[in-house]
Amino acid sequence: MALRDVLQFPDPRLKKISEPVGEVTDEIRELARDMIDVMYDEPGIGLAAAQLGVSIRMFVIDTEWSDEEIGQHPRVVINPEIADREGRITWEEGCLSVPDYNAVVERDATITLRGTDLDGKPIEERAEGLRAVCIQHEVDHLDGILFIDRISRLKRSLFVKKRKKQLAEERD
Ligand code: K1U
Ligand code: ZN
Repeated sequence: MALRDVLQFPDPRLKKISEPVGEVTDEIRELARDMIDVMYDEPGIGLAAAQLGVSIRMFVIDTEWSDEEIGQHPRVVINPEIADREGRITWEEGCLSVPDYNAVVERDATITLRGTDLDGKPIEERAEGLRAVCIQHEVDHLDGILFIDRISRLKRSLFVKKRKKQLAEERD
């Protein structure tokens, strides 16, 4: 199985705003399958199409799969919208497109996610804790926003400096 590459910061394609999905084509179904494979392989608990360089409003999520008793239950969400936000929560986030870096981000604590699945069936999910954090992180990807855009300017510039050094060392 050939896995697609995850785009890495500072790839400019991560800053693009993704387009809504109209008809679900075979190409989109295949992309969704590839996204699920990449998410488990990385490993991660979510992945947005934008991270594979496809600017459409679709993400996959499975926040509990690393618990062996629960197992894998990937959810594909198309044209996600977040409604009914309540409370605030802080969580230490990572990102498959931002290597070797974690930071605490403040987000909405409880949300309602709306969207559709690959069969066009409506999705409505109330989420809290890590699940709510991950959904907001994935929707941010579709709007060209990374979690490092939600930390202090000082922390972000320290990260950018570290990343530039890392990339220069990789080139040498
Ligand atoms: O979108 C992404 O880059 C995936 C990212 C999602 C995320 C993680 C944590 C907080 C918010 C959003 C990841 O999956 S990073 C890897 C990770 O957190 C993880 C991987 C394996 C098991 C458990 C967690
Ligand atoms: Zn991410």
